[in-house]
Amino acid sequence: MATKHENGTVLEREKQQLKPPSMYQVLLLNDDYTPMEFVVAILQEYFSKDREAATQIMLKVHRDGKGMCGIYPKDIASTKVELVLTHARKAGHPLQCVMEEA
Ligand code: TYC
Repeated sequence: MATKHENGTVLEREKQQLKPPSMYQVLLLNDDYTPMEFVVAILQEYFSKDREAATQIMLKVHRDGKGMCGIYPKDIASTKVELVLTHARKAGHPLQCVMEEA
């Protein structure tokens, strides 16, 4: 938007203020059938966790019912959810992965 000053000069306003993108948590949900080892491998492959961190997150999900894998911009979170679900279904496991605004 432009602002006209008294002396006739027109200043362009610097830029529209940009909001930072909304961030989304990606969560794994517990179930009774997906093998622990499969969940650990998912956390390593799709969320760049080392084996130790992946095991801790998997055990938290197993104990508490859900656990956080990471926080990402919307499109990246959504892609990770789709990749995890596709991988789990191909392997025949009912693992659930969801995203929610952080
Ligand atoms: N509860 C599963 C079992 O005992 C392990 C598991 C952990 C499954 C985390 C899903 O997101 C999950 N085999």
